[in-house]
Amino acid sequence: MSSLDIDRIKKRLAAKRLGGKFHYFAELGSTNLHARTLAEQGAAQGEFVIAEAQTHGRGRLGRRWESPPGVNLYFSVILRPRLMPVHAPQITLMAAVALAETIAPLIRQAPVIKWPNDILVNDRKLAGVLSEAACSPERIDHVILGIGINLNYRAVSMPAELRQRATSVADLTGNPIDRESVMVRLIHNLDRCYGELEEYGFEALRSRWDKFFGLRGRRVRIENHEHVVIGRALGIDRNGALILEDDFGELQNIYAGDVISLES
Ligand code: BT5
Repeated sequence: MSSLDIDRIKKRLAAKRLGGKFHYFAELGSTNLHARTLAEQGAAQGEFVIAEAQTHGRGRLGRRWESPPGVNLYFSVILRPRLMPVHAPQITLMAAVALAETIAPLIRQAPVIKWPNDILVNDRKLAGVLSEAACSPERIDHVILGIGINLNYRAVSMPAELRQRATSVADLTGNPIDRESVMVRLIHNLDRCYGELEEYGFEALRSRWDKFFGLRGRRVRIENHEHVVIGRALGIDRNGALILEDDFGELQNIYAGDVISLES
């Protein structure tokens, strides 16, 4: 597998907001952590941190993101959105739309968004989003938007516990895929979706998000710290909260949590 050529990626970019600068590493602990340090030192919106491998790739809630060298994409982009802090979770939803729109043309199957941050194909995880915001009470200072997407990661090289739960573009199509082309498309799609979010709010992305939403009508269990809610997922509201009809027929708007589907 050849390494990513950042100059070649830059030459193909026509993004308005994102991609002003790239920090490229053969290996990092976590691109999100490195990007956070850069953001705290004043790095500008749109700067990317990319690594060929991560030794401590991070999922949410302290979970691990498997990040073997040279086969996938692992990157973080620094955003300084003009959004209210309560709307910071919309960055994750925006990224899920950009990811689904990037992946859809690459495979025959339809990618599905599992609220809030997973992209699944055939019920297996192909990509994940970890966005981490630093806010003061009235404004967002920065958001580190981290994305991991499995491209040429074959099931045979996955750890046993992932093999039944994860997939990659190459596993789905049977062919290796050019990582640089996917990176360029993904940056363009993120740039466009982020622009729409900033300018018009989540409402501008909601119908596209809805199109990829995979849990509609399903009975789900949502875990959020020690809180558990069970009900039927109906969709998302205009702000991006998951609308759940609980067993008493009450509608609840859920802003964060882990969703487990109780039926397929
Ligand atoms: C996520 O967490 O899905 C967020 C993943 C974000 C990773 C990117 S890579 C670049 C940037 N820098 C970082 O350090 N992180 C971000 P969560 O929803 O908590 O899912 C984590 C779970 O996904 C794990 O517990 C595994 O079950 C599964 N998993 C781990 N590695 C995977 C992989 N490569 N492909 C598919 N599933 C994976």
